[in-house]
Amino acid sequence: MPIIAHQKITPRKNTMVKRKETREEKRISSLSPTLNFMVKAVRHAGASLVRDFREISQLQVSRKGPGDFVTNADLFTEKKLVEFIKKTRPNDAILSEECGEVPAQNASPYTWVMDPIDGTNNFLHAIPFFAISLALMRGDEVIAGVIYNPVTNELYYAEKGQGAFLMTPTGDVRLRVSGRKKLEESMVATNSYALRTVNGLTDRIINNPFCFRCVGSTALALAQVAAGQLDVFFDCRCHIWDLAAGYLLVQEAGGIVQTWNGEKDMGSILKDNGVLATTLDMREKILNFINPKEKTCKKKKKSV
Ligand code: 2AM
Ligand code: CA
Repeated sequence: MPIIAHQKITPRKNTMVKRKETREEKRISSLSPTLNFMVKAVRHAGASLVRDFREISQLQVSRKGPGDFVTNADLFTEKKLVEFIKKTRPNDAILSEECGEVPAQNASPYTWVMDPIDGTNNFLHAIPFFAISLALMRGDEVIAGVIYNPVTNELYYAEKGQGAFLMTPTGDVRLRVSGRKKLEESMVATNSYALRTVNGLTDRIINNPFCFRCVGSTALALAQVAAGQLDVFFDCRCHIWDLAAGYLLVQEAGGIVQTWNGEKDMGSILKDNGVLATTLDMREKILNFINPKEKTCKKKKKSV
């Protein structure tokens, strides 16, 4: 409609009131751009996992059975993560437990390593000890990692050289590995794979002097080592998507991650030489206890 010269135009009031940022959103936007992006990615992907977990808890899973239901939840979470990453970082490679490898384009040196549900069996049994694990690698080096349990809302994050943190409703807490020095006072965890690979280890654990747990999620166990809740986590046959984010978290919290023979690079850890995440004080004590000379570690099927 033409505007008549003398017509007074009063600007319309802007009815779109900008929503105030929540305290949590403010904190996320104060992170580095990389971590900010990663936290948003896992939160985005985790929303549907919470709904799926509730259905499993209430036994409302489809007639096809919980196995299929979990596979679908795994795939759907992965799809959301991949889509989220591809939208902003289309050139980077992706390495995931479910979809395998999406190669880099235009010589990007970055790889996103993800496990959409680490702790699948816990998820399947409605035990809220599972997590999305997301790591960013530049070449062979893990430069950032996030581990997120969407049910408990625990979110652990680390960036190379910047420390490891747990996001909590009242602020972020810097993580430090445990200060305990005595094996008999410590909390030691594994998954069942290690127990199957060292002769006599199960017997020694039954008669052990420390608290022992089989946990079912490598990623969360590593986060708990970083947080000083677990003093030791050891296992065999880790895959890169189980390990990458937690590997950085433990190191940034002052701990060590190595093979049972002492090699600290991730390549060696992934080559079936066992993984050990602990503190400097506890390292020799637990290695003497495990006695890896008795190890009969079998090659894992997936070779990544
Ligand atoms: P997942 O839940 O993603 O399968 C305990 O089972 C831990 O070991 C979990 O972190 C689990 O990852 C991982 N895991 C499952 N199958 C495995 C296998 N064949 N070899 C090594 N780790 C495995
Ligand atoms: Ca896994």
